Amino acid sequence: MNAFLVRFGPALVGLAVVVLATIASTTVAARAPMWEMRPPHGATPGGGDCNDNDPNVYPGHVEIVGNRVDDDCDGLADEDANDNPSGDINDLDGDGVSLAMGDCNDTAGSIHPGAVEVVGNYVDDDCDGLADEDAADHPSNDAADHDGDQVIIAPDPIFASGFESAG
Ligand SMILES: [Ca+2]
Ligand SMILES: [Ca+2]
Ligand SMILES: [Ca+2]
Ligand SMILES: [Ca+2]
Repeated sequence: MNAFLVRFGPALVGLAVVVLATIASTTVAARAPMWEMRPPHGATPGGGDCNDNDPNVYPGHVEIVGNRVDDDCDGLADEDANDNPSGDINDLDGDGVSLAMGDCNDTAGSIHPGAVEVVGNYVDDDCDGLADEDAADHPSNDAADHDGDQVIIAPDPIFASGFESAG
């Protein structure tokens, strides 16, 4: 017995150290990095205006079926009360995309899925529900309310420096 410990004891201790170190490093690597520990996108009310030129368009507005625009900023125009997409296959603005195909504004030919998002025009050009997001789809941090509907473009006050909440 003693001969066994004398011969293999140091090796067993060394093996245990290696195993413990492996477990420790694996545990650290599995932790979520700090930058992922933030509130989910869109969780904070008060922002996310997808058309800051029109006070009748903002998240929470009633979707008006038949006006061919996205009134409630979910990226769909004229969806029904259960959020079923419109089945309208007409293309009234001539951009090649019908409401049924996902056009979120069938009154403006420059606005349709796949359009380039024009940063600074205060509208959602590419029908993803966000206005003025950058080329990497990062949300705008524009904290001004340009149309007076009390809803800013920045979807999250964390991104909106100088955001003044009315409560
Ligand atoms: Ca909508
Ligand atoms: Ca269209
Ligand atoms: Ca957009
Ligand atoms: Ca606004």
